[in-house]
Amino acid sequence: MEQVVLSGIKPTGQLQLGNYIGALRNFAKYQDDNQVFVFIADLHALTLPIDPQVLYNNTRDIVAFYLACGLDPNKATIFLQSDVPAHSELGTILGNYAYMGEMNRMTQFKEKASKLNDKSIGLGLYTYPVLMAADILLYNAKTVPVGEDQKQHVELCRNLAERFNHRYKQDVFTIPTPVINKTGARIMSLSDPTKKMSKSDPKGDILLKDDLKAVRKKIMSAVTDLECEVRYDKENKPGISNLLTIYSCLKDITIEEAEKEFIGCNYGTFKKAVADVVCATLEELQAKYNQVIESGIIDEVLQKGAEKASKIANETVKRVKKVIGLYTK
Ligand code: AQP
Repeated sequence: MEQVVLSGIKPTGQLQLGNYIGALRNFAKYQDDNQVFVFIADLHALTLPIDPQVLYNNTRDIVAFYLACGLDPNKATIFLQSDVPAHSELGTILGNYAYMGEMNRMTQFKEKASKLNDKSIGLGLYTYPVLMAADILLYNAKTVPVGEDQKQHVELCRNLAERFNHRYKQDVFTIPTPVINKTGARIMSLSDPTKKMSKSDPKGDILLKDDLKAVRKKIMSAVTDLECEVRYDKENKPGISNLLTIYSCLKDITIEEAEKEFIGCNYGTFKKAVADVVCATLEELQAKYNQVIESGIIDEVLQKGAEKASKIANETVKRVKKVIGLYTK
């Protein structure tokens, strides 16, 4: 049955391998049988200070990578969050239904805020999950494919939608479900495998645009352990487990199958195999990315996407306004 599938990425930095494995590469598979909305969450990128030119370049890059990963603008709606003002409007309305207590529990906020001076934590960083709820609810999305770190935000969105529907005694919002892949939902940093690979903190990241020689070097020097056994054990062997996850995801095999391939191998041989598959993936992706950039279709894709997205988003806002008693014709 056709469902509405929605996902987005915020242009806070250069896309990294975790974004690709946990999110990007999964989007295109939905587009043949579902109504797919994929957006660039550029308003979310403002939650931490960012240079305007960097934000602009990151945004265009993400669109190019969406297309490079096989998203077809004739099937999926690809758009910028800031091109559809309904996101901000519904975000403002929903803020009145979110409780401080639940906002205070958001782990991503706590993590990000802990790195800042108390006086420089922006309100936008705190309220970001409410805007994210608006992003999802505007399109009546049922399925929201995300990495593990976004699960809590989608759960907050569910709570807000249920609270709202309950308050007004009607099914105004569709209740979304986060869809998280079993493996690859949390790719870790290569230099500190206890930390998530993250585009706004790119130490130990493999960037999708990285030079392939640099990628190989990063993988060959990835932090591992003092044993010499390629075995999945997240607690005691986080580095090797992370590399096994990357390898199995990109090869489309299970972790157990990957482990079997490397029985009796030393870490050097294993890392070389991981580097080979990562480089082959990135080489293909980068070639497609370059084709997209050269084709000059980005603006056209975004314009068409914004028009399609606005139609549906505006209908939702109108419905919400009516329900809550805001005067609308
Ligand atoms: N390391 C990761 N492993 C698996 N999935 C990941 N995602 C992000 N990092 C990993 C998934 O990528 C999508 C994009 O999410 P986002 O841009 O909204 O922000 P994020 O989750 O906060 O990703 P980053 O890279 O860590 O961004 P910054 O550094 O700006 O916070 C999501 O589906 C996410 O789960």
